[in-house]
Amino acid sequence: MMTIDRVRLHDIALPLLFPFRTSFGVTTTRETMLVEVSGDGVTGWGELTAHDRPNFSGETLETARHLMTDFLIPTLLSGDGSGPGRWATPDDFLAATGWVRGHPMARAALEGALLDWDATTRAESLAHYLGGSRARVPVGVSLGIESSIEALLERIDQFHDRGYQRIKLKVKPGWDVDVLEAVRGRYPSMPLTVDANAAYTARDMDHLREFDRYRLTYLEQPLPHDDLVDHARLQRLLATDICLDESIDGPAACRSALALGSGRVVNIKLGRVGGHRAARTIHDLCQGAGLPVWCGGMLETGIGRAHNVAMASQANFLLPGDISASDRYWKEDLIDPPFRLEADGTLAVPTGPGIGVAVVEERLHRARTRLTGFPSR
Ligand code: OSB
Ligand code: MG
Repeated sequence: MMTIDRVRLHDIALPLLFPFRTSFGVTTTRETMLVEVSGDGVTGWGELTAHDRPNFSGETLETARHLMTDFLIPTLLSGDGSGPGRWATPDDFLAATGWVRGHPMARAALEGALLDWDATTRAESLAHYLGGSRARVPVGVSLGIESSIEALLERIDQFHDRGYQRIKLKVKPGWDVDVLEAVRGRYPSMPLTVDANAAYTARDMDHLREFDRYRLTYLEQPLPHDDLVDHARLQRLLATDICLDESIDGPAACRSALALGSGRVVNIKLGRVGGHRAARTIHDLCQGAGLPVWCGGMLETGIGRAHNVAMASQANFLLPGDISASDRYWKEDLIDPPFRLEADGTLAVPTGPGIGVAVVEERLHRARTRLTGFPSR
């Protein structure tokens, strides 16, 4: 039995240690929303991965607030008919709101909080609750576009020396082959990947073939988010594996991509696919097809990061995730203990109940720009 009698939305703004630039924009301060659910003396936490602008996907902080405020939270707090806020299981609530089209990030943030609540209630770690088996997850680092190749090389040196298992670079037209030439010159054998965030088009296929020279583990999302057919054409032309990110907005897109041959690797992001349940379905589809998956990142605070680490403890997360340590992003994370990079280039999967990390109230308070409680009285 699940009883949730209060939901709180914490809007936060947390400055990054250094700006993160992609082909679609730059983030200096991460603005997002944390979702806190409580009932029966237990609290669960989730994190929204949407941005302030609809540049990565169509969702924003405000569309998520709308979905939460006007649809998801009222249904959650009204319950299944057996009493206010009462549901047999979190999955019954998810099924009851299954009619909602789209808005995977809004749904994932609330689902995450409910699964943390449920795992905590059962005194079980979220990783174990999800069926994860690993005690440590391999991690890499995603580095943004810099003002010069020299500045990027310095950045790479810094994170290579910390022991990350692979480095991912953001690319876009005009910031690609020359960059790769320089990076491969300095680090001939380091595991390296690139992410275009959909910055190229089908007309760039000849240019993208030049990437084959740099022995990349994969090329992430070169083409538009809704173009699985051209990704399949491109994959046939490339030696390098294509990894899909933006294109996989749920299990159905994953099935289409597998059927078309649109890539050979899948980045699973909790928000983008609509939460832990959808992530598991995609994990299993890829495993069945013999494709490795890895856990993507959206510049999460420690709360979203704890969800990612728990997810990535599942068996087919075979490649290092974009789940870097807290000190890659923040002067001070919102959680205690922070995520630390282990000597073997992994993060330890928390073993305590639920997400296994505690929100530090005073830091949350400092980062918070708005607090909305439900019920509002
Ligand atoms: O495409 O993987 C991406 C961050 C924001 C939006 C999209 C992406 C990213 C990253 C950062 O690459 C990964 C991280 O959280 O470290
Ligand atoms: Mg990506």
